[in-house]
Amino acid sequence: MVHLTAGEKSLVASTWSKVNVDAVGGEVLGRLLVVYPWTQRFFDSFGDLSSASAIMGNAKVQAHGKKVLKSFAEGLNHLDDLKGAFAQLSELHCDKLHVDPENFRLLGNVLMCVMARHLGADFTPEAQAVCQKVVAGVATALAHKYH
Ligand code: HEG
Repeated sequence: MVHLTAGEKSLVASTWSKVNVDAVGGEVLGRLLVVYPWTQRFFDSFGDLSSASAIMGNAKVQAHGKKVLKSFAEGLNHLDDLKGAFAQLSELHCDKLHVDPENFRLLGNVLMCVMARHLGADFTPEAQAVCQKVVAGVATALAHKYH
């Protein structure tokens, strides 16, 4: 459960409004696969993941990253009920995809790095602190239905 004040919520919204979700999604998933190569095991149908440049240029990685980040962005509309918002996806990742929930935390860390790179000085310490709470909250929500 993430508890955010009204001011923190509006900081999340204003920070996120500066993020180009389509452009950033592929970069986040690509960097996850490069920096934490064991995460590649879930994407063996995606073709060539043999080097950093192959991964970053892989169209399936780009497309899936966009899908993941759009879903993350949709969750931001439900900051008071992230568990409800991600319940179905949590079941899917657990029961069908068998994704270790630790990976949700890793993805959140990579998202923070990519946001820092894209937003520069707009990613103020206050914005970083509240976005860190949100990525952690989403990771917890996605892990919630694991059993
Ligand atoms: Mg997941 C599918 C969202 C992290 C591995 N992921 C999906 C789908 C969504 C989604 C919306 C499509 C579901 C569908 O087809 O109905 N994923 C999502 C979010 C986050 C996340 C919001 C974290 C913020 N996913 C994640 C991580 C991994 C992973 C960290 C593995 C390291 N996701 C994964 C796989 C699939 C999805 C293997 C199926 C891909 C495919 O073959 O189409």
